[in-house]
Amino acid sequence: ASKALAYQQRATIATNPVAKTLFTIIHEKQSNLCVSVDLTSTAAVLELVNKVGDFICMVKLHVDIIEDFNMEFVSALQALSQKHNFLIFEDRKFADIGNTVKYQYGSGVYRISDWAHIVNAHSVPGEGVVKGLKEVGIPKGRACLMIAQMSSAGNLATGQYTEATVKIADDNPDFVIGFICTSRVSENPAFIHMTPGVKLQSGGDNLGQQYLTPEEVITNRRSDVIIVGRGIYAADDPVEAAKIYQEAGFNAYKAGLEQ
Ligand code: 5FU
Repeated sequence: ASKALAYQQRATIATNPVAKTLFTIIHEKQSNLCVSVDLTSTAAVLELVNKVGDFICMVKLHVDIIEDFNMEFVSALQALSQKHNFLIFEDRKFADIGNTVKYQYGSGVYRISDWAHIVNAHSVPGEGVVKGLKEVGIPKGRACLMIAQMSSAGNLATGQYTEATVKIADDNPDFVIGFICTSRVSENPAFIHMTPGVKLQSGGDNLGQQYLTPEEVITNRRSDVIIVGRGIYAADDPVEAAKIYQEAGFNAYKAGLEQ
């Protein structure tokens, strides 16, 4: 089945340039680890990213929690992305009508489309959210993930909602490269599945987050990329933690290939 297809092969069937690059990076760096750098100062973000850059395929940000955001930060982050060969994902979760998300993506203080290789969107507004984002993102060679499922307790992204989200992705393969999800939602190997809520020890936090282990996510739930936040940036030794998650994620992927 699709699980047996290596990341390297999936690069050749990708329908968007960012997806092609991502599959290639994962293969070359032997890392299906995305670090979620949920830190609130530009200095702290850049310091962590520079330390763990060699062990990851992607950095995920919430740029609107950074207190001293500025365009020099963006340039420094882009330089790190070149130096360490990783992609930049802004976890903006667009969720408005097409005409509004167009401006939220391309304009304002953050100008997200200028620097984020990947963004994501909720499907709750319908396909228009993707149509709006596309107008800005396609000319810049960008890509989008649809939020098909969430990791938090009691979330409503289940069942028919998830299925309708996959349909939006199927209908927009030039821009949508896959999903945020807690398990595989599509058998199309061109789509990448990325899963947040990952920690070496399952459990949760006191605000509804629910954690699964890298093995559970990659092996049993057949996702492609693990997204790890506090498991890395809040660890005593973030570099050591990043290495451990990289190895756990990639070993689980390799074991899946041999099945
Ligand atoms: F879409 C989602 C989701 O369903 N769950 C999440 O946890 C996104 N996230 C993000 O992943 C969340 O906003 C954090 O940035 C990150 C998880 O961080 P943690 O520290 O590993 O719990």
